[in-house]
Amino acid sequence: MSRRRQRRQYRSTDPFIDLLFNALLGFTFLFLVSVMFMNPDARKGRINLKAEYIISVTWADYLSDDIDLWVQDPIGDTVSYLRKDAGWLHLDRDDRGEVNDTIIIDGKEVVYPINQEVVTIRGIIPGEYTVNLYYYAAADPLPVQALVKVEKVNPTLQTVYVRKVALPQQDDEQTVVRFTLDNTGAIEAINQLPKRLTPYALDAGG
Ligand SMILES: [Ca+2]
Repeated sequence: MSRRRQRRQYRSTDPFIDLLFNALLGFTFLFLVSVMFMNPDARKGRINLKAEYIISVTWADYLSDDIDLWVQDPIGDTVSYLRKDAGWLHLDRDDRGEVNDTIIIDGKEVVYPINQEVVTIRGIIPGEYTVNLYYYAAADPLPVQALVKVEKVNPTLQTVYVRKVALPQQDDEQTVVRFTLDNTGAIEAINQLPKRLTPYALDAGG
């Protein structure tokens, strides 16, 4: 009899405890999900990069063509493969096309076919920045197509300028974009007026 009584007692509280427990489980689950979405580090694809702007040029994978990115800041400091750090500008790598895409690991050739150069602006100097491309070495007589992107890093990564550029022949230099930053780092003005950044002597014959 006592056993039956115990069972009856348990059954009488069962629906209420079940309801409480399920509600608690539900709230806990919702809380965990919201914490996951509130935590910015859990967001997919987040880049923890200490920079204000990223300027990149990419051209087709596996090409042997060598394109160089030249960037000048408002006080006249210029980065390129000749000088990878200038003021608050930094070039991460001189990509020379296929030439430096192959490395040897354990005696085997491993190819990283991506053709890309990246310049970061690590601190804001108000004024005009100039972004140029120079076609350093052409692998074939066809024009090479390049894609230039300017991305603002803070407060969230945002593409502020994109342009496809065709470089017709070796030794061509083109101004892709000139943009002016205000003292908060926001873009005030944009133009594409040509400005030479390379020190190479101009070919007298044109
Ligand atoms: Ca290059």
